[in-house]
Amino acid sequence: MTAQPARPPAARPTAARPSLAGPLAHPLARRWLLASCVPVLLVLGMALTVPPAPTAATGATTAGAPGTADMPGMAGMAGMPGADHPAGDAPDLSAAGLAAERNGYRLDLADPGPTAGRATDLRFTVAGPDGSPVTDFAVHQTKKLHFYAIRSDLTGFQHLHPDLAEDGTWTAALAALDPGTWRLYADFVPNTGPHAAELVLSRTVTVPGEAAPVPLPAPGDTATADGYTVTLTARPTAGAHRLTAVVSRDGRPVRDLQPYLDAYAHLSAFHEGDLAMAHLHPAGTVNGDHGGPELTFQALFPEPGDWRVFLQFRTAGQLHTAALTLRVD
Ligand SMILES: [Cu+2]
Repeated sequence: MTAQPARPPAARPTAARPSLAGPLAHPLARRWLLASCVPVLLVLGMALTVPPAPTAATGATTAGAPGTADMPGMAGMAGMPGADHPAGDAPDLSAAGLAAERNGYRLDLADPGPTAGRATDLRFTVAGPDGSPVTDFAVHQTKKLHFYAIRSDLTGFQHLHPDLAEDGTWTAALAALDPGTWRLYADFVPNTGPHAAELVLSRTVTVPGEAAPVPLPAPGDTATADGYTVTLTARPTAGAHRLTAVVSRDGRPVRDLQPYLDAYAHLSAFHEGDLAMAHLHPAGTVNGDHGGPELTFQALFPEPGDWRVFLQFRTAGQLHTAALTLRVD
């Protein structure tokens, strides 16, 4: 099981990492950019109806209160490829991680679904163009596959690194999920050569039980986690931009960030309503346990709106997750 490793990864030489100054020079990033620039459908009456709360964004990553299951229609989208949309100005949902199938690859969940209140070893496969499970994945950001779970109200974020069996079966050690509709994303690169594209496939699962949407915290530029404060220094617009964050603690700049997934921080973001995903690529190089206070990312938000942003970073061997709501114009 490789859920959020508690130990720091070995520091690694960084000379071979793709340059941050030119993140789009990396073939994967370039392809991802091309694929993601298409505006994403503002989904069909499925937008969450919860109003923003007037509270500051903090690092809350668990869902909570009882109520009714949200967004029941979303489950029907699980296997819907973006190609099903009419041509022309049709947005490509699959480019934002909202399709279960893309470019001949398909995410298949082996289990009936997680049960509320209990950790689950979720098994899944990625079927390749020949229909059989893919067993050969390229390493990106130090892992062969990055797995995310988020509830439809953008709570309950989990970022895992599942284990791969020889037959192509992945096992993700999901922590207990609160009742509700969840979207599960697999982010990977099939190891098919130098031009292989990064893919994000997802499916939804419904965790039975009483659930109520948690209102999305109001947009802001500051998040806290474990005594650390993360401040975003710019408000982005949709498209590709550089995003900068500053980490401080007790008002002082933090300079002892440790490498995590070959970077000093890992950002992921999910769009309110349709749960489009923006996987954000860290910029800069890693050199020992001296990261911070400033962190830069190449951000690509495929559409405007409110995004729940999860910034993960490591100090003293401990992983911290700060979350905030980011308004993207
Ligand atoms: Cu990951």
